[in-house]
Parts: sequence; C-alpha cells; structure tokens
Amino acid sequence: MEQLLQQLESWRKEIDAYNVPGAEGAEQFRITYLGTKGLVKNLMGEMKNVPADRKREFGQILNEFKQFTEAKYNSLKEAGENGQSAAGVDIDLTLPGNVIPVGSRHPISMMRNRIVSIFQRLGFSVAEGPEIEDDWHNFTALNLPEHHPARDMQDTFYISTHPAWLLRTHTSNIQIREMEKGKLPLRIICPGRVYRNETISARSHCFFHQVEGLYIDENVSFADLKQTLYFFVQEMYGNDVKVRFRPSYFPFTEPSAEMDISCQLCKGAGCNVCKYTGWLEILGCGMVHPKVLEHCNIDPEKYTGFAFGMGVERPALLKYGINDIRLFSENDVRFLKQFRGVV
Ligand code: 2U9
Repeated sequence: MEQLLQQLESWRKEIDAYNVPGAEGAEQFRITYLGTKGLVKNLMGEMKNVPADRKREFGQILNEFKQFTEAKYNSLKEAGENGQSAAGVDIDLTLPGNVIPVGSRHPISMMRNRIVSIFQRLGFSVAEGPEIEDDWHNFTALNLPEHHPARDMQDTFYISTHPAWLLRTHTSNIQIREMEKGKLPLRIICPGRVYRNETISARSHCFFHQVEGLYIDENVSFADLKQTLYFFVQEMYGNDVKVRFRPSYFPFTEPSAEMDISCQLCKGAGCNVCKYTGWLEILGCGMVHPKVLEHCNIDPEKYTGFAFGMGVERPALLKYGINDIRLFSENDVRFLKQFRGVV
C-alpha cells in the first residue's frame, strides 16, 4: 500500500509534466491514462488487493487522482482545439521562422579568392602544402643555404621537440614540392598562411598570408612574366592602372624585380598612403634561379620559369579601408560582420 502511494506520486509528476501539443497529444494522453486499458482503470482494479480497513482511504486518494488526471486531459484537449501548446503558448503558424544568423567570408579569404581566380583564368591551378616544413623545402632548396644572410630576414618559429621542423616563412615550399614531383610544364598558384618571428604591431604580424605563383616550361621568358602580371593588375585594379618594375634581389630568382602600381587612392598624384611617391609596391618576382631548378632535378638548359609572390593583408587593408592588421586575427564579430554581403 505504501509503495502504491509512492508510485501514485511519481505518476502525478509525470502527468503534470505531460506537454505533447495539439489534439493528437491530448488523445494520446487519454489513451495512456484514462482509456479502458489506461492507468486509472488499472489502479481501480487494485482496490481488491487493498486491506479492508484502508479501502475507504485508498478509494478517496484514487478518486482525487482520477479527477486530477481528467482535469489535465480537459486542459490539453481545450489547448489542442484552440491551436495552443499544452504549455499555454499561442502558436501562429503564419509567422516567419526564426532567422538563423549566417556568417560572412573573412576579408583575407575574399582578397585571396580574388587574386587566385584571376590566375585560374590564365590556366594556373591551385596547389597547397604543409605549414610545418623542413629546412630543405623552406630554405635550402630555394638557394638559401644555412648561414645565408637572407635567412635573417625570414626568422621563424622552431619546434623544440622536433628541431628539424619549422613554420614556413613563405608558400614557396609548395612550389618546391610540386617541382620535385617531376611533372612539367608546371603552372601553379599557391595561397597560404606563412610565419615570421616579428614583433606584432598595426603593420606587421607573426603570421600573414601570401599568394605565390610559378610557371615552368620551355622558353618561358621575362616578357611572359611582365605580361602575366600586367594582366593580373588590370583585372584587379582596372585598365587605367600603371605599372613599373624595379630591379631587386631574391636568392631564389635571377634576375629579380619588384612591381609597383600607380597609387589607387591618389591616382599617382601623391598621398600619405603611397608616401607621396604616387606608387604602391604590390609584389616581388623574377626568373627562377637555375640552382633552384637543379635542386628539383629540372634541367635549367631545357626549362626556364618565372615566379612571383605577394602578401594578401596589404591589398585587403587598402581595399576595405582597414587601418590595423591585427583586426584580421582577433575574431571580433563587430569587425567581421561588416563584411556581410561583400565579395
Ligand atoms: C620558387 C622559386 C621562386 C617567389 C617570389 C617574391 C619574389 C616576393 C614577397 C612579396 C611580399 C613575400 O609576402 S611578401 O612579403 N615575395 O617578393 N616571391 S619571387 O619566388 C619563388 C618561389 C618558388 C620555387
């Protein structure tokens, strides 16, 4: 008898919590608790097992339980008929659904995609490679042997448990790996994240993004390099853009150059963005050094190639009017949501 009373209490809680909405929910409730094979009928059948001196007490408890169950059924039924949930909340099926917030592309991804898609239209395919690299693919194969002074400008991060590994300082490791595969001609565009051991400020960070390109075939010339990059900047900045090439030095290209475009803000007149020169430096380039070809078992007497590299952050800062490179990696939604709907 005591056990039965305890059981009744837990059914009471179950009934109270019942919340299946609509007319179907009410009907399901009726079958489970009030139907001919339902709980209340079963309990009534238990009366015969109750000792004679407690029949009256148990009868009263059961009656009260039945009334409680019937009252719950009536409220469920009424709510079902009025289109309400059992919790009593109105459901208006004509209301629009909840808006699911969607994100937006990151400005770095947008700028990378713009750069990459122009080269894809020229027949370049996208190649990717590891961010954790070995010395050979990041430095030595690129004509930057140990103790070469140019390594100083590309100080990076090393992994103390794996001294042979480092974080790549450019995406050129991808080109080396592609050349090592031995399939020529090769026309690839290599986007990715790179690392440098530098003090973080509004203008520089210890990681940033690059897009590098490589074209190797018989008879590839510096004229091909100039025309390809001129096409790129015209697509990127418009047909009225002016370009100039200045001689430069990189260990992995010979000859090497830096390419400037006429400042897009002052149209060449001079402003604080171009430091009153009228020109903006946008990329470095050159003919692949014969030693680099040899390191990848490519005959420099038969094949030549050009390569170029550009950062993604700087053109993104200029295009979207951003003044601090750190905003790109802080993941502040107030910054990121401003790029909704931008391409
Ligand atoms: C191979 C051979 C040559 C890629 C090149 C540059 C010049 C260059 C900078 C631009 C801005 C890096 O992000 S940045 O700081 N890059 O100036 N990169 S030539 O030359 C290669 C690459 C791979 C096998």
